[in-house]
Amino acid sequence: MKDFKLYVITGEEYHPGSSLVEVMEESILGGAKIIQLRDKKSSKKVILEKAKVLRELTIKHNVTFIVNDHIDIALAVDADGIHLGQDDLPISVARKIIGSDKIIGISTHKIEEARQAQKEGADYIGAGPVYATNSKSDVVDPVTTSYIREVASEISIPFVAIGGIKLHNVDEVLAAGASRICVISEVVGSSNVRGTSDAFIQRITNSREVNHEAAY
Ligand code: TZP
Ligand code: MG
Repeated sequence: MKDFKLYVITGEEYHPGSSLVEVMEESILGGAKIIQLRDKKSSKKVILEKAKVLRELTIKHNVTFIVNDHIDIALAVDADGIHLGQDDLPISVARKIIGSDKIIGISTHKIEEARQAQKEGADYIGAGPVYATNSKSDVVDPVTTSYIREVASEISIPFVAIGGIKLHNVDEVLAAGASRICVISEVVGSSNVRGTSDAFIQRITNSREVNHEAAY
């Protein structure tokens, strides 16, 4: 998969009054290179409509588009990939359905899950929640930056740090070894979505330079 610094997931509850496409476009203009449609509440029919709109938007901006949970919707709109949770279809089954060209990402909360994901052929993993978050209802205790350190030192596939990451704590996450950040509320709930995305990009870019990781 193409490299990226900032991955933004939808969270419509954080921007009442602004449309999904408007907010996600602003995040892209601020530098997000992956967008994920995550909607735990709507019907499949409604999620499909949102997926169509975001597919068009991401094609327009040459940005990667991932669908959370719904492999059938990912296929229907020809998304770039799917994001799975630990209780979703196994990676091997998802791979059979979606094919070898597509991206499969999976959320992990401990190093055993990260190792397993890598072994099973995930293209990237999510590592989190680093901090407490209101954006995820199935409560998982924060994994803290020590999990980020573990993943950074052991796992070779790309990983995104996720969960409660804000501009005020992102430097800590980057210092723990993350070089890709995934965010919902801090970006989509911002009164300046583009500016907040851009601020994340600056922090990530600076951290990569400091760590001499120019070859991403
Ligand atoms: N998976 C782990 S934490 C999380 C997800 C989907 C929520 C991240 O949202 P926020 O608002 O950036 O904490
Ligand atoms: Mg899921």
